[in-house]
Amino acid sequence: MKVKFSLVTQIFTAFVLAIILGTFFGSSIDFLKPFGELFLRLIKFIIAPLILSTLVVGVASTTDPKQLGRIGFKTVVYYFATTAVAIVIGLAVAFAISPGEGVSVSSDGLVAPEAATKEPQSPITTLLHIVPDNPFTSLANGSILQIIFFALFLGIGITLVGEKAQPVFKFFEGFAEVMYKITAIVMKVAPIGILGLLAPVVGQYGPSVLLPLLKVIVAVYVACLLHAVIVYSTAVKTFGKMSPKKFFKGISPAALVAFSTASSAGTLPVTIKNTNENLGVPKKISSFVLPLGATINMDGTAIYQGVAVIFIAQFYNLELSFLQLLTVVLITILASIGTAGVPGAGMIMLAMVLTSVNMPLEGIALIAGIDRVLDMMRTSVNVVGDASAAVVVAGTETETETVEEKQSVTS
Ligand code: DAS
Repeated sequence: MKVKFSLVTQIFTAFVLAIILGTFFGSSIDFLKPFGELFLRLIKFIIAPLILSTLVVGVASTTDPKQLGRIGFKTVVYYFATTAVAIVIGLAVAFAISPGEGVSVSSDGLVAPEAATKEPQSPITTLLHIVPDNPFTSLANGSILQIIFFALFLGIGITLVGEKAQPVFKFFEGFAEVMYKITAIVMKVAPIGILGLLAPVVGQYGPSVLLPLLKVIVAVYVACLLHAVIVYSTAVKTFGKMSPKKFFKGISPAALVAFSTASSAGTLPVTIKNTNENLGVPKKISSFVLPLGATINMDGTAIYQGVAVIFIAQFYNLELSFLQLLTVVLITILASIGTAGVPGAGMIMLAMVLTSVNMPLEGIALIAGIDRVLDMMRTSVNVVGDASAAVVVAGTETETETVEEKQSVTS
């Protein structure tokens, strides 16, 4: 945790230094730009292999009929449904607060020229182009949507083939671990990269250009609280037969650990303990639902990515079509499968979401400095969301078992 914490401190320090240097040296700080370009190229370099490997593993692990069963099926459906609602809430709150509104920063040179000038495709064409005519070309070109399509089918294919495909699954499992390690190495460049990206922006527009970041924090926190209060309260009350007050009180220790560590994986032991002891969820349900949730269920991260995309689009005065917003919803749900439950993982996956709708990756540097503040809240919601799934599944399973028990008694 020390390494992670020091990296977060370095990123925050770089953020503050960028504001100071940009303010005092103005445009003469532009000599730092190559460091920012290097960081962006490194992020682009890992996106395709990271998505492919993590998604293949994520899909193959959650579609295995042996593993899945009734509990697993309910869990996965709940996870995807709540993440979809989360991203919509994130987008709605972002539009309401409009954190990037009123900033006049040019996007010249930031968005790929062909993307900026490309004729808007018809929705049908756009959907058809998600299907790659050659997955290896898609990988070479970094066509995110086509890579995701390829990964989804590979994961499902591995599941359908079963035992014979285990070597393929093991390959991607190892590949994903390698990519997480490479991502950790790339993140070490983040501090100098953020300095190189942010200082010139502050130098050109002045420190006031970053005031919208306060609105980003407000938007993420408001959306997270709305999602937790509305969605989780309704879910645990309706399906979990539990009072929301008991639920939130029972999961609060894990929520606080998640808030301070910004790591779902690191909080998992506490999440399991609270869910079993305070919420009365049977171990056979929590031991499946919670580890799976810490891996593939990230409602808070989805909210953050929705807010970030709207902020970056507004910051650079770029339009987002309805189809692009739908793409953001889809990609964010899929991104949550690939996002690791460790500090800062959501920011890396934000690059995938931005690329899928041709938004400039430079926007990541804008919010990197406040990422820890956002990560604390989004991780807390990720963990509470996992626990709500356990309560909901337990609530419905109890009913099902009762029915089965009655049948066995009467038969
Ligand atoms: N910190 C991640 C987690 O542990 C979430 C994120 O980075 O978005 O859930």
